Amino acid sequence: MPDESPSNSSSALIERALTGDRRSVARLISMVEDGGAELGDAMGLLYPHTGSAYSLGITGAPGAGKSSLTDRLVARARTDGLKVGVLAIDPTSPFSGGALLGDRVRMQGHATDPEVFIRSMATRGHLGGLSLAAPEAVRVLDATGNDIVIIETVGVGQAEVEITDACDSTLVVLNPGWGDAVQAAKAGLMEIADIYVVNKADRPGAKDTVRELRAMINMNEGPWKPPIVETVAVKNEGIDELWEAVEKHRAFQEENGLLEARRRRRVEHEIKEIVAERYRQRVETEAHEKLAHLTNEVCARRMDPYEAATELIASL
Ligand SMILES: Nc1nc2c(ncn2[C@@H]2O[C@H](COP(=O)(O)OP(=O)(O)OP(=O)(O)O)[C@@H](O)[C@H]2O)c(=O)[nH]1
Ligand SMILES: [Mg+2]
Repeated sequence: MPDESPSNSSSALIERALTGDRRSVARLISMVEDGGAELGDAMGLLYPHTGSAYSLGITGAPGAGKSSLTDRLVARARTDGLKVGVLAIDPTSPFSGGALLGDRVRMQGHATDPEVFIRSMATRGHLGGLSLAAPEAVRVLDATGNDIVIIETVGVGQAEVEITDACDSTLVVLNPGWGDAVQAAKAGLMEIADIYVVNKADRPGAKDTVRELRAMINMNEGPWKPPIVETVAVKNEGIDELWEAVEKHRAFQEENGLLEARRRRRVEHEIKEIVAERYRQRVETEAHEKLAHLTNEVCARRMDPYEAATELIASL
């Protein structure tokens, strides 16, 4: 489309994506990764078509079995005739890493299913980073007709917590073995877990991990007590129970107005992120000289950093 203006090409692309054209959907996700100037337009055109997908975040230590579980959950969702989108996100790498190649292999069974869209994602140029890119990518998959969107994040850190927290239900995957539950607690996963999955339950120590988790959950006083589901992803064991747990959590949130509240919180957070990002950009572009001057003033101790920031904001 060499002759089209950015907004024209965006709307043509979105029209194709809305009819289910997979290459256009993939192109939109690439746009999200790149975070280019045309993204705002594209998101604006997509937004009216969003709101019907239910998103599931899956997080846990490297190798815990997130992709294997995702693969099984996709198969389970397909038996209900649901259309599924999967995003595998690696927050630690700005480019698609080797782990994602493994993901493709593990999810190969769905490669020819037109109702399943699997895509790995990293942020190449998105200024807001993954905290903005992840919800935008979910929005692409939501608008293009997926009933369920699964987001797998590799690793356990603040970025993963943020991404999975942007979902409707968050699954935290652990493995048997002393200390895994403690690690998860340290990583802040206890606050975001809606459902615990003890995967690789075919290995020794699964019951200990469940006990350990139960003790930690019992200390929490939330309205929802996260269930613990034991699974053996490689043998498709516990997947129905896991799916049931997700459905229960969904129903619980819908019945209590919690889903609406959760989505509202997320939108509020997103707006704040966009504002922060715009301000950062404006400081770089419009206030470049002012910033240099204020920096001099602070270095010369004629001003403190707070005063400088106040003056900079006022000048924007
Ligand atoms: N024994 C056993 N092995 C499993 C189970 N689930 C997954 N695995 C194996 O564990 C390894 C890692 O599985 P993945 O599904 O790639 O794990 P992951 O969490 O997606 O890994 P990363 O994306 O690299 O963080 C693979 O070799 C799987 O075959 C299970 O229930 N039992
Ligand atoms: Mg994986």
